[in-house]
Amino acid sequence: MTQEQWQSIYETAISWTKEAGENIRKMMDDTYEIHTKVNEHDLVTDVDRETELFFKNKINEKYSTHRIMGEEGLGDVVDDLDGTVWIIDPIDGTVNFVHQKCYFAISIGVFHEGKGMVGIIYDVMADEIFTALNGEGAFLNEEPLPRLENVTMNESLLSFNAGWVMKDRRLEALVNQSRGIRSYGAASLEMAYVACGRIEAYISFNLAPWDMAGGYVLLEEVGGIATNYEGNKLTFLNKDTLLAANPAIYKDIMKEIHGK
Ligand code: 2AM
Ligand code: CA
Ligand code: CA
Ligand code: CA
Repeated sequence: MTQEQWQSIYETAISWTKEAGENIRKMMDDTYEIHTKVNEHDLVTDVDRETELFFKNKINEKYSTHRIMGEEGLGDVVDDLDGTVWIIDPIDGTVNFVHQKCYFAISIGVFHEGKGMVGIIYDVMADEIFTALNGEGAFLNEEPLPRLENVTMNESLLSFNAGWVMKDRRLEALVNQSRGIRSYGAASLEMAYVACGRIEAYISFNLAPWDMAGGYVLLEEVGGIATNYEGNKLTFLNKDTLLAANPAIYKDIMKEIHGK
């Protein structure tokens, strides 16, 4: 595919995402059903499913050869990244959606032959759309995001769920060395915040491809680093851990955790 064709897919994906966000804002005012998935804290609503269906219908109609990997399973069964694959989380941060009515996002990564080409993360209530097209840079509401600047650990804000400290006490050292910890409860937004410099690193121990795909493309465009917690490349085919960081502190974090 040519860069022009990718530009067109990028623009189309942005316009669908904004439309989907508009639909979510409308559906929020109605009563919708809330179901639990694996456990009582793992929620899904009709709005998650409706939103995934919206993308599935749009993509099938316009790009019939593209495949869809979506959290709610309305797309295809995808076990490789051959061809073009849309990796979609219709609502990232469903607990926030239900409880806080803000701080949730639509997250999309479009991959081609395993390479991240388009990344979109839309904070629906703040109306902030983070977008990236491979080779063309990353943007927040169409304003270009600069490449990430040099920082030190002691002037960095880090983000992870407080519960992870119980799972890995080595994180305590990071708490002490950094300027502070934040936690937003939506992985895609936390990756977008690393990409725009609101925080310097985000760590999670249990993420799915759709939580990370959009953010990965954004980070690549601003010089950020995203690997799993062991420092290995993300595959976007399985659940994994994540360390997404400003390159200046990525090494410091790896050293603190793994001693190398
Ligand atoms: P979700 O809201 O789409 O489920 C919350 O800390 C973050 O982790 C959110 O991005 C949330 O996405 C994700 N998350 C929650 N439960 C998860 C699970 N069991 N596996 C992977 N990611 C999960
Ligand atoms: Ca979920
Ligand atoms: Ca998610
Ligand atoms: Ca979700």
